[in-house]
Amino acid sequence: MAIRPILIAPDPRLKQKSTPVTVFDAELQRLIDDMFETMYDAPGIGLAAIQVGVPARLLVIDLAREGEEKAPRVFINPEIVWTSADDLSTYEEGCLSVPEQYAEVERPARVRVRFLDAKGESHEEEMDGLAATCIQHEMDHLEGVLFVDHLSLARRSLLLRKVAKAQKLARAKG
Ligand code: K1U
Ligand code: ZN
Repeated sequence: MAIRPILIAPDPRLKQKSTPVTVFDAELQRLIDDMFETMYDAPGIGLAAIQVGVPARLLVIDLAREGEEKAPRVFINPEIVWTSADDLSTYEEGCLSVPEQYAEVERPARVRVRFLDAKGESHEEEMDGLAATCIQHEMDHLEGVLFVDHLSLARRSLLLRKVAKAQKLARAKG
């Protein structure tokens, strides 16, 4: 297993639409394993494949709290088949590709997701709370959308400028 570098905005690869996974082989399992290792190391509660530079419709999530047993979940080619529509929930989101920036985003409070597991078997699951927020955030990545794209232009520009400044400072420090 390996920790892969996480792409940071405004890397143009984060804006691309990912393509469906069609082959369920050892290479896919290695990518999944690396994504978990990268997410746990960051640390984060979710990660989409494009964040490590792979434009495949694949994401991982682990919502276990500190001290709880790990609860790794893999979602391949996920589709939202139902949302709670006007029943919305607001959460202060962060993103490993927009480091150290947080903002409130409003999304449907509950969603039903159809997805494949690592063996290619199909499942459907209704999610609420942080799970619903997190899967919608990660599925946005598959469409090239970042949480800052849900904000006003002024707020988005401010957060992205802060990221650019921090990255410049980090590079200068070596
Ligand atoms: O970059 C990502 O997509 C991961 C992101 C997921 C997410 C966070 C909050 C709301 C929706 C989606 C993160 O994991 S940011 C880091 C974070 O939230 C966290 C890190 C350590 C412990 C608890 C939370
Ligand atoms: Zn993210």
